[in-house]
Amino acid sequence: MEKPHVDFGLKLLGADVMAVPGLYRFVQETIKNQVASMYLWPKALEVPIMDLSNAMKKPVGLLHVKVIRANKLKKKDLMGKSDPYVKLKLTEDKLPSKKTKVKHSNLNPEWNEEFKFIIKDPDSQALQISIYDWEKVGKHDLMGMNVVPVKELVPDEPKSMTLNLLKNMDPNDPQNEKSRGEVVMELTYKPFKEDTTTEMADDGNAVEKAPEGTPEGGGVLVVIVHEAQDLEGKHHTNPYVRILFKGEERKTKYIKKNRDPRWNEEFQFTCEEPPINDKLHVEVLSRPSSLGIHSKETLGFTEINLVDVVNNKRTNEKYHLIDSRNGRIQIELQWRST
Ligand SMILES: [Ca+2]
Repeated sequence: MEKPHVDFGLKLLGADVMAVPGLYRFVQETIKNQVASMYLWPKALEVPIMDLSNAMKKPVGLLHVKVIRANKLKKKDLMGKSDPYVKLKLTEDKLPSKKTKVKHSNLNPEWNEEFKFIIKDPDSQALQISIYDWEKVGKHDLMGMNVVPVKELVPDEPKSMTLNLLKNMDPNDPQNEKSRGEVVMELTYKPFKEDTTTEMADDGNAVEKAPEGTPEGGGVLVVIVHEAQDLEGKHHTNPYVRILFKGEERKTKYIKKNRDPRWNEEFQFTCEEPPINDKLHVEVLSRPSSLGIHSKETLGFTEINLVDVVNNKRTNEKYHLIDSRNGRIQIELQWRST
């Protein structure tokens, strides 16, 4: 059956996702494939857009955060004072939160600890700051919190701020009038500056330099998922690739009924240091067709040591997939250092 041509309208929450490169085509392909497999016009279709649009975003800058001190915190413990620590989390980020050390029995603690966060969308991302009272046993009490949107910071200008600690971010909650103390911080947002100079890799192919502002000694790991061959699912072969690097996950789009799919999709990871001791986990999965009774299947995986790409700047190889009869995947890696 000929795939129908599909035009569509989108109802979306929030951001202008159609500005994301390639998204319009992706949505149209997804809808076409799903509709074609149903042979009838659906009332509503769920297309996993938000997840994808986030995954497709590239790092654009670094947020430097210095947690200096807190003042006038409240006593939470029966014995002693409070044992405060600060938890920092970036919104729309899958990475675990970062924490300062615990200052035992101290209502005016001084930390002077520094943290860095990779920013992908300075217009919508914000830093959440929460102070907790550490407990040896049981739940740590939230002592107060606040939020700083990245867009409130002037690029490259350090901003010192003293933030009142709140119960939550609801301006109408009377609980927020109560004093909980304050936290003193210094924040700097440093956007990467695009630099077009390139470096030569061993094989003579040029590799771009890491954008200015990338952590000193660090760089950007670029992963290009080219194609795979001889994939074989038990019940279905609608392959997509999931890559995992230091807890960060990215996925390609999925390609329907194809044992030799081509993706040519690029992903980037910003690193604070060369990932010489790290591995990239690459897994090929198959997504069942929407009306199918079968579940998701693994078509094979491989683990790539990253020391080679750090030394050679660029590698482009085919890897045999483990847990697959003949499956192979071609992955290009680049290390763009500072
Ligand atoms: Ca405590």
